[in-house]
Amino acid sequence: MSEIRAKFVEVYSFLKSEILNDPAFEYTDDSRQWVERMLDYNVPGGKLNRGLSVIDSYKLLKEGQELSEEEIFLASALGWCIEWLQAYFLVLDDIMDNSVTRRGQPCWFRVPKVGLIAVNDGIILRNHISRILKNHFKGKTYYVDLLDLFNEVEFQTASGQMIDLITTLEGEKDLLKYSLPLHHRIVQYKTAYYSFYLPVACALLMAGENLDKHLDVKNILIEMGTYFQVQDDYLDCFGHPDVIGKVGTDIEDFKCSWLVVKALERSTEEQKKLLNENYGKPDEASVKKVKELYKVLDLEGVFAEYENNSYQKLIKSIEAHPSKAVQAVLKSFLAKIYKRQK
Ligand code: GPP
Ligand code: MG
Ligand code: MG
Ligand code: MG
Repeated sequence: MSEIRAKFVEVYSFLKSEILNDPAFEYTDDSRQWVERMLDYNVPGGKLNRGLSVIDSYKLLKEGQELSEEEIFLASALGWCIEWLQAYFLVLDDIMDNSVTRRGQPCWFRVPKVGLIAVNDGIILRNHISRILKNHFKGKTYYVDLLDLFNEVEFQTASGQMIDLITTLEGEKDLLKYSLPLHHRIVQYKTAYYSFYLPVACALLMAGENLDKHLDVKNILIEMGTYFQVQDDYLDCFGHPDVIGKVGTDIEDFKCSWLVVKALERSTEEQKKLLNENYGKPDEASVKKVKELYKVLDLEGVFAEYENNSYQKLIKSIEAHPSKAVQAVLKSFLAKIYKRQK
């Protein structure tokens, strides 16, 4: 494990112990144990890309200066706030998407005795973020901006999630409304802000920057986040569950996935009929027919081309940025996700 990663992981234990020492748990030890198990199950088990990106980005913004122990701790704490936010979203998203596994284990709400207590756990996870921020950033000049950033990004994510969900409502399932602009809108809101803009925005605030002056960076990160969610949509069907740690549900759930949008663009009338009859059905046979059509339409090839073009376009936008330090931040982020398999 790299040194930074090891330090980052240590900070998780520290933040967790602070949370577990909250007077809220003084009455029964059961509640403390519940929270500890819930945190260990949902917070640290991912790739940690979002969290580590805060430290990476902050370091690059400091252009080679050695970071103090305090700076490393604070950047890590912000990174963990994003991992906590991600855990909160995923716990709830898996209920809404009726998913089965996540990060190689059953979704939290499927664990015996958890069920819909997972909804309250989601709320608890969200509240932990505010507590971590209060504990460690309250005296900082950028504290208010940090709170505002997390609130804003949470609102954007929930708004994207809402469009993602209401397009799949029973009785209104209509592939005719699925288009690239609708897909773009959904993924920009449900994924790009919190996964890409948020880590870099946290690092910028810590470095004393004004976020209003970095709209160009924000736009590039949103494009990167869009590309990331297209990869997620692709892997939902073509990824291997053992590698991605989850079993795809987009076809069953009638999601406005990048794959179905591309399939619709390339289908004959007959193939569209097949999609209309099978997309969004829970049975295996229907799912299989949709997947076969995706193969016939060579969506793997279409995706490979999309991936190359996105990469080239992003690199071009990044290299047009006047600051070499900002370029380094963006390139480092892009390198982490280019051609990812999980
Ligand atoms: C990813 O969508 C989006 C989220 C995890 C945001 C959820 C937002 C909430 C307000 C709960 P996805 O369903 O494609 O992700 P995955 O494939 O990982 O389930
Ligand atoms: Mg979802
Ligand atoms: Mg999901
Ligand atoms: Mg997905």
